[in-house]
Amino acid sequence: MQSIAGAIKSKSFGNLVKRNFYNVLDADLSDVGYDAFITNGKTHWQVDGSPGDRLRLRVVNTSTSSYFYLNYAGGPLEVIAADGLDITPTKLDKLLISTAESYDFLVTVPQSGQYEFRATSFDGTGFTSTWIGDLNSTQYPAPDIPQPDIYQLSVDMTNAMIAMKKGSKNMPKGHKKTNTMPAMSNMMKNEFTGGPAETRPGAPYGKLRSPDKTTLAKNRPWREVKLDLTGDMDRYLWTFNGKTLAEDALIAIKKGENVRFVMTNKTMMRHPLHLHLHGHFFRVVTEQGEYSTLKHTVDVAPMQTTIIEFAANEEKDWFFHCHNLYHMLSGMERIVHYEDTEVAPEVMAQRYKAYEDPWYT
Ligand SMILES: [Cu+2]
Repeated sequence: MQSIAGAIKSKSFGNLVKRNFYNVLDADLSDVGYDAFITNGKTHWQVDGSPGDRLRLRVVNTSTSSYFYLNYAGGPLEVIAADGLDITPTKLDKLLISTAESYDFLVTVPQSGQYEFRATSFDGTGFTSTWIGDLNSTQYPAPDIPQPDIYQLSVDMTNAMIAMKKGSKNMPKGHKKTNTMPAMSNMMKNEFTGGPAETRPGAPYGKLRSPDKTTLAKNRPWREVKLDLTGDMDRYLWTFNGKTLAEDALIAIKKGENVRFVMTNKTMMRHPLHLHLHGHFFRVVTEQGEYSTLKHTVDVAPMQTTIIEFAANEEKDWFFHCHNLYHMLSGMERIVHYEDTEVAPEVMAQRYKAYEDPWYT
């Protein structure tokens, strides 16, 4: 929660009044305050190696609910893979990694000294380091990531949320529908909204280019699934289209279809959406067009619409959920279910087990 004194001091008290008038909740950077952040079990982890060696660092965000900015003391990050799949190598000064995502980087062991590869918590509460190079020599720290300006963030996100509320009044309230989609090029132009309502850089998907075309076969029918990401901190209930798994368990798809999820984040925080077991890598539709990158987890920023597409070429049931595990357990999860088969009984049993509602005194 923001302090009133802090809002006055940062000249954003007007925003606080506005938020209350329009019933917009505060912006959230994280759910939980942690005491420390760790890499392979340590706050400071070390990699030895001979000077000049090229190392592949595979960074997997295995946290429960944290996002991190990654950066390196030895220059820009050389990104070579996303979620385990090769991309066209690219250089980025820093990169936001959401929960459950992974990226591979190439780094060179320095001739002298040790360089810091740093992961800074998105909420600015701490970081964890990997030191690369001669362990007993001078340490060269990675550049500090500026602290988030929570008052400016709140102003930006409040305005974006009010604009969204006003704009969505006349929009149809569709849940799921099947239809034939217009040409891909039109979809790309019209539907990728990019820019989250935050002043700090988000996920780098627009810069990630697949080495091969990732477009789906043209002769298959399309199914579009509209998923609004909904929920808030007050009730601590996180949902798709306002419903938990217990209220609406299945997203039905059919083998042989091309499936498109259109996901609009109507909450005041980010959500890392994950299609489980990696049976389906999906393409994240970006300005890279036909070469949009493949992923198994995608960060959807507040007030942003993100489109993913995959070929339905498996069978049975696949778990799709927010990979912030607290959000998942409160209801932001679905079973992506292939039609024409029974839902496995153990899957349905699990569904109710998660929602037992015992009495408390
Ligand atoms: Cu979430």
